[in-house]
Amino acid sequence: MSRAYTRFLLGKALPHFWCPGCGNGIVLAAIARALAAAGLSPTEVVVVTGIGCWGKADDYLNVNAFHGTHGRALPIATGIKVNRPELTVLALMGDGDCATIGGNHLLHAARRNVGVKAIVVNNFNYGMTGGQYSSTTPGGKATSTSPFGNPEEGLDIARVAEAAGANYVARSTVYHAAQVEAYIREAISAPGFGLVEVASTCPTYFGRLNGMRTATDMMKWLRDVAASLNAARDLSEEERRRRIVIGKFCDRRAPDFNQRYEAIRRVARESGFNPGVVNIGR
Ligand SMILES: Cc1ncc(C[n+]2csc(CCOP(=O)(O)OP(=O)(O)O)c2C)c(N)n1
Ligand code: SF4
Repeated sequence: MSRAYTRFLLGKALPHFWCPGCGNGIVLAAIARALAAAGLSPTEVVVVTGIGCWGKADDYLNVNAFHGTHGRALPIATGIKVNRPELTVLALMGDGDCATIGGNHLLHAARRNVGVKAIVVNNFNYGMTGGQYSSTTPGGKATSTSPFGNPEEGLDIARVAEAAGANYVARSTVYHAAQVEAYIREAISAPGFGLVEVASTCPTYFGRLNGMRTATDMMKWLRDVAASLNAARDLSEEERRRRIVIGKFCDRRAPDFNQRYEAIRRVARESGFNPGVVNIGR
C-alpha cells in the first residue's frame, strides 16, 4: 500500500493518548488514507473536533484544525464550510459529542445539507469522563451510570441523519476497517452533508462493563453483532434492534447549502432589490 497517507499524520505527536485496544486509531488511519486517496493536500483540509477521547484526533492529523467545545463541532464546521466552500471540512465527533450534547446541531447540519463531512466514532458511552451512558448506549447495556442496565433505547445516528436530509450516510465498525475507509472516501467526494458512523471499541469502559474482558473480545462482539442492510431486512424488528446495521443508508445528489444560497443571492442581486428602501408596512 502507498505510504502517501502518512503526510496527513503528525508523527511527532505520537504515541497517541488512547488506551490499548481503543478503536480511535483505526478510524484515524482510515481518515488519513481516505484523504490521500482523494488526492488532497493537507492545506486543503480542515478538521473540527469537540471534546472527548475521539475529540483528541485533531492532535494527530497534519491538517488545519479547530478544537472546539463539546457538542459544537458542527456549527463551527458549518461556519468554515459556508465561507470557504473549496475546503474539505471534517467534523470529528464521538457519540456524546455528536448525538447527545450536540444532537440539535446534527439535525440542522443534516437538514441544511451543508457540505461538512461528519465522522462519528460511536463507542456507546462517554469514554473520556469515565464511561457514562450516552444517547446511543443500547437498551439494557451497563455503563458506569447504568450499572444494572440502561433503561433507555439507543439513538440510531445514521437513521436520524438520513431522515433529517443528509445527502450521504453510511455506517460500519472498526472491525471492518477497509469499509470505513471506503465510506469516508465516498463521503468526501459526495456533495452536501455526509455522515459516516463508525461503531467502535472502548474496552476500558463499555467493553469491561459488558462482559468483554479484552479489546479482542470487543472486536469479536462488533464482528458478530454487525448485520448488513440486506441481512437486516430479513430480521424481526426486535432482532434488528439488537444488531448494528452496517452499510450505505443514502447517497443522494441534492444541492448543498452553498449551492442553494448562491442561487438565491443571484436572484436577489438580479431583482434590483435595495434593502435601504424596504417598506416594512404599517
Ligand atoms: C458542555 C460540556 N459538557 C460536558 C463536558 C464533559 N465531557 C468531556 S468529554 C465528555 C464525554 C465525551 O464522550 P464522547 O463525545 O462520546 O467521546 P469519547 O470520549 O467517548 O470519544 C464529557 C461529558 C464538557 N467538556 N463540556
Ligand atoms: S476511555 Fe475508551 S474511548 Fe477513551 S481512549 Fe480509552 S478505550 Fe478509547
